[in-house]
Amino acid sequence: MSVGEIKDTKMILIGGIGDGKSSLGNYILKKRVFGERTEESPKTQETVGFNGEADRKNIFVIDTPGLQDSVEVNENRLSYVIEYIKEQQGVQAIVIVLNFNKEVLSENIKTMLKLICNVFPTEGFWEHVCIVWTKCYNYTSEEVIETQIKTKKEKVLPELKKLIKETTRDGECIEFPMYFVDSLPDEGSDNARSEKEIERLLTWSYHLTPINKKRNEKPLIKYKSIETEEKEVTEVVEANDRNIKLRIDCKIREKRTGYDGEITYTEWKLKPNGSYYKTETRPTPKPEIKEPQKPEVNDSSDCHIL
Ligand SMILES: Nc1nc2c(ncn2[C@@H]2O[C@H](COP(=O)(O)OP(=O)(O)OP(=O)(O)O)[C@@H](O)[C@H]2O)c(=O)[nH]1
Ligand SMILES: [Mg+2]
Repeated sequence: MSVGEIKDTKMILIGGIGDGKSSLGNYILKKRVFGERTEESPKTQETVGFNGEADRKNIFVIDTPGLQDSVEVNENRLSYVIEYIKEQQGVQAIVIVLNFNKEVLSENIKTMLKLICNVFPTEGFWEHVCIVWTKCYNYTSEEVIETQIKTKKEKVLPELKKLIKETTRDGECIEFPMYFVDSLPDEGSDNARSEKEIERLLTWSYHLTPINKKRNEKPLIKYKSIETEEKEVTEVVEANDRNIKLRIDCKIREKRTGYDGEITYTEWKLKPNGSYYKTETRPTPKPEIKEPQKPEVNDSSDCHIL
């Protein structure tokens, strides 16, 4: 399919401050509609969406303010973004924008993803999520990119899979597509690789059905975090004069912390392959050492005071 055939695609860009969301949005739309950052302060202050130009006119990109470390600022920003998203119909793709030269999926992005997942409590939510690595400068060699792709997958995918476990609990075999883009190449330089990546991104999102708000009424995410706790339970299964055979069961349970701060626990369950046996030798009893008998002292009768 050529990009010209791509129609009515709606995507939302989320990510950390200055990681290139607005530049990517402009690059996708072939139109400078989102303000890009020029100095250190965060640039994008509000969530806003635009259609593109020419063959991208049916593409609608929503840009969001960058998430920063301060929790207070983020809480306000997050709630605005979430309100905006709630109003949107037909969002197909959630694009996590990450800087190619960093490699972290910050806690803020994770929180944002969880909140968006709550807005769209749809089975298969995570199939609508992809990553665009920006600032993957067009002069970066193929070898470097290949190595980086491997490293980045190893770092980021387990984190996303953990999020799936904490939220929708969909199958964990979801492939999060990744695209590597230079949204602001030096003028006149060849940026064909990035253009191809954007086409791949658009093709992927085009084939997604909109995330349907109405499929499930109840939000799927109840928990802010789920931690696994472990304990060992030891039981004597056999014993004779010399040995004691023990069975050790490794048990696990989940500690679930809700968004309201409430903590609940699941039942302790045996961990898969979590039992093992151990034989311990009984300590040999020490032979009894008899105290030498002290001569009896009769201090009463035969004592005569002269
Ligand atoms: N060369 C190059 N520069 C980029 C790229 N993406 C972003 N930049 C530069 O990085 C800076 C930040 O880019 P923005 O697109 O404003 O980042 P943002 O994530 O929208 O920033 P906030 O809205 O402040 O969160 C700008 O100076 C951009 O020119 C890229 O792919 N290649
Ligand atoms: Mg911006």
